[in-house]
This record gives sequence, structure tokens and C-alpha cells, in this order.
Amino acid sequence: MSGSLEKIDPEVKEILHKEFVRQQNNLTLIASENYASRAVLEAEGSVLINKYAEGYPKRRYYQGCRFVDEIEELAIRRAKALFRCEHVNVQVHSGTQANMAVYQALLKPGDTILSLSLSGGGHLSHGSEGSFPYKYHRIVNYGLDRVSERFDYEEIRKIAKECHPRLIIVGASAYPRAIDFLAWRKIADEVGAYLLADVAHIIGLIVAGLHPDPVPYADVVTATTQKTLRGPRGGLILCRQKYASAIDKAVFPGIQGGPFMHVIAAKAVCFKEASQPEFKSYQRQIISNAKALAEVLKEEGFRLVSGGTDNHLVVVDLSNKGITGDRAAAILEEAGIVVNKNSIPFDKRPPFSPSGIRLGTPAVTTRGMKEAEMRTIGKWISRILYNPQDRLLRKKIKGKVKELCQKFPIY
Ligand code: DSN
Repeated sequence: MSGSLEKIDPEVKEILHKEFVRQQNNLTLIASENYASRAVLEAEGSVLINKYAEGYPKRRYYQGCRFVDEIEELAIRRAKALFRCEHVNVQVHSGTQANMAVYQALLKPGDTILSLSLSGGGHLSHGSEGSFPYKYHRIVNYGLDRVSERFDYEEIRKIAKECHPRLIIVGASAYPRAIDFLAWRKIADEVGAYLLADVAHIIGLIVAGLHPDPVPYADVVTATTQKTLRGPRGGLILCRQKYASAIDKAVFPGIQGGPFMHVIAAKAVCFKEASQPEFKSYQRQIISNAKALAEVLKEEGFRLVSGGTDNHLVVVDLSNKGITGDRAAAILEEAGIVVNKNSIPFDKRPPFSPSGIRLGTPAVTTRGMKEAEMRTIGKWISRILYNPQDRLLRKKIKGKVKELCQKFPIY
């Protein structure tokens, strides 16, 4: 039982070290990734990992829950103040499970869900083929306007009136524009549907007041804590009081057993960090960095989905560049620039080899990088993508990426 990881399991220790070095020496431009603080890591790697606590504070199925109750109550208190919501569930393990809990709480099998298509930037858990809701519900998708590549509210209203959804989902994994949640509320009211806002990606921007807030308009809001919120990997459900009991029951015992109390402790730390004034300037810099990256890519001749960005991410259309998204992501990684392949609206290619890539700035902004670094990175990306045969160029840029990364340590 006693002994360090190094002593007990040097093999795992070594892999962890290699991953640390990878994170340190590469540029993470994956829009959904970030670096949690040391305080978050410490809370998650704590003795709370040892505790079972099925149930909710003061209503547990186990003894010995006095201190985990304190932790969960603290996390709830902080979350309610931070998100200005009536009720919060901090137990849900992930964003996908948060959405599953909402379906379980509000819908019956066979009910219709109206959600954004995958190629329009929607998330798998909103009902893509193979997902849990796809099996139990009727899924109808809306897309984006072909020209603006933004939500077309008239078209969405028309589809909603035709398909009579029980639930409308607004939220995306790859939508670079601001969302007008009031417009969505109006559509939901017109057709008598619940409105779920899945703001996993943009929750940090919302907390900082830099993106419209869904809480006043949506019946339920789901999110994750590891993306722009810069906390542990985990989910979050915010809702109106009238849904509180249904949501909590849907999480436990509906789809989960024992809550991860160590993760809830780390969420509490993340909520505290997100309530500090520095968090707002961090979020502002994320957006400025994304805009700077968008500008340089446009100057270099790349077409961006919707022409740019209002938030933390950029989707680059490579269909006129003779390179697929998967190949682009692979050669960028060879140069130490880590992105993901991504579908573009109305993509003619399949999701595993789509026409675009998605770039996000939360992680590089956490490292302290600013607009000047974004311009440098954008130019590197451009040179690599215009010269996919040039291995030597990638090797050269990899060296420069490492130099840049060393100026901005992750911890
Ligand atoms: N997988 C996340 C993303 O990259 O957007 C969403 O869950």
C-alpha cells in the first residue's frame, strides 16, 4: 500500500511523464481541451476517491458522508452563485451523460428531439446515429443557412412546426458564432417544446459575460467543466427549480451510481477559480486569440466556416485546398500542432475523413499566449497545409513550436 507511483508502477509513471512532456512541448489547439490548475489536480487526486456516496447531500445510502456532503454542498452553492441558476446537479459524470439525464427526465421513448446536425456542428449526444437518443427517440435535425453558415431561425421555426418536437436542443461542438437564446425560447414556446441549451463549449465565456446567457431562457442547461471552464473532466446540469427533482432522479439512480466525490471537489475548486476577476480577462483573451488566429488564416487564403468567429473556436474549410481534414490534422501533429479533423456544414465527405479542421484557443491562452503568438501559429499552420509533401518543413516548425512552448510552460 505504501510507496510512490514511481516505486510501485514505474511503467505507468513513465507513460504519465511522456504525456506531460507531450502536453508541454506541443500546441494544443483542440477547442474542447484545456489545462486544469494545480489546485484542481490536487483536489481530484485526493482521498475523496475512496468514498462512496450514492444519493444526495444529507440523503445518502452510505454512512461516513459528513465531509463529502460538505464538499458537494459547497460545489452546489458556488455553482448556483456562478451560473445564477435555481438548481444545479454537480454529480453528472460528463456532458454526454448530462444530456442523457435530461432525456431521461423530460422525455418518453419515441418523443421527438430537434437538434443540430453533426455536420452543422452538433454533438453526437444530440442524437447522431449510434447514440443513446437515436435508439430511443425520433431525431429530427436542423442545419445551418447555406450562405451565412449560421442558424436560420425562420427555417428552424418551420421545421419545428412540422415535426412537433418535445425537446429542442440548441448547442454545438463546432459553431463559431454567438447564440441568441431568446430566439430559441420563442421557437420552443411556439411549438410547446422544452428547450435544452448544451453550452459545454462556451460555458466559460458565458460565466464571464462575454456570450449571451441561456439560463434565463432554457428549461435546462447542460455543460462540461473541462473545456473553457478549465476544471476537471465532468458534467453539469443547471435547471429551473420545477425540474430539479426529475433531473436529480434521472442522474441518480437513473443513469449513474456513486458520484465521483473527488471530481466534485475539483469542480468546487474550478467554480471558485471561475468566480475570480482574472477569469474574465482570461476568457476575453481566449476570444481575442481566436479572432487573431481567424484573421491570419483568412489573410493566408483559408475559408473559415461563417467567415470568422465570435467565440473560442474556428472551423477551417479545406475543401478547396486539396487536403482532407484528417490528413491536415495528421501533418500538423507532426509539427507539434494538435488540432482535430472536423466536418464543415453540408460536408460531402464522411465524418472520419471530413473537409475541415477545428482550432480552439482555450488551452494556448491558459499558457499565456496572446495575439502575436496566434499570428505566428497561424502562419505555421498555413505553411504546413500549403506544403503537405514537405516533411523537412514540418521538422523545422516542430523545433520552433517546442521553443515557443518552452516560453509558456503548462505548469
Ligand atoms: N468531444 C468534445 C469536443 O471535442 O467538442 C465534445 O464532447
